Amino acid sequence: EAAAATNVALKDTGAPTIFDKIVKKEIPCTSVYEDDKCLAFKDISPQAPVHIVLIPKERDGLTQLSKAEERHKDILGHLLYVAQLVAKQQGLDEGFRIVINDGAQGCQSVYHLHIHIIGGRMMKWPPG
Ligand code: DGP
Repeated sequence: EAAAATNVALKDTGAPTIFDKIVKKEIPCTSVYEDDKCLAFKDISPQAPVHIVLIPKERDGLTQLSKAEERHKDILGHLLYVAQLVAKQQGLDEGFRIVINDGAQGCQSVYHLHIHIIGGRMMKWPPG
């Protein structure tokens, strides 16, 4: 019930997610980059001074990275390219981290593929 209330899932149900609503502008976000294929916006729960979420506008079955199929190669490449554009735009000249959480053990909570772009402080390794 708590998960439903916050629109997070511990596994992929295929149900629409909060990111669909963001793409449709049914709920607001602070957008930092947009093109015809993808959208980047500030994470609601930032883990660093800069924390951006980059998503494909169309999920097209890409609920999580491990569901990728041959047809997704173009959008996956595009997202990775845009991730570094956004990092530059955000002034992350000293470095940054990109993260894709996959599945329950990866701590994925929203089942619409997304890339976290995190920076503005020294990162730790190994990640938690
Ligand atoms: P993950 O745990 O990898 O599935 O990351 C999902 C991220 O999405 C998490 O860091 C919080 C963020 N998030 C969830 N709901 C919203 C929302 O409604 N607005 C914004 N801006 N970010 C959200």
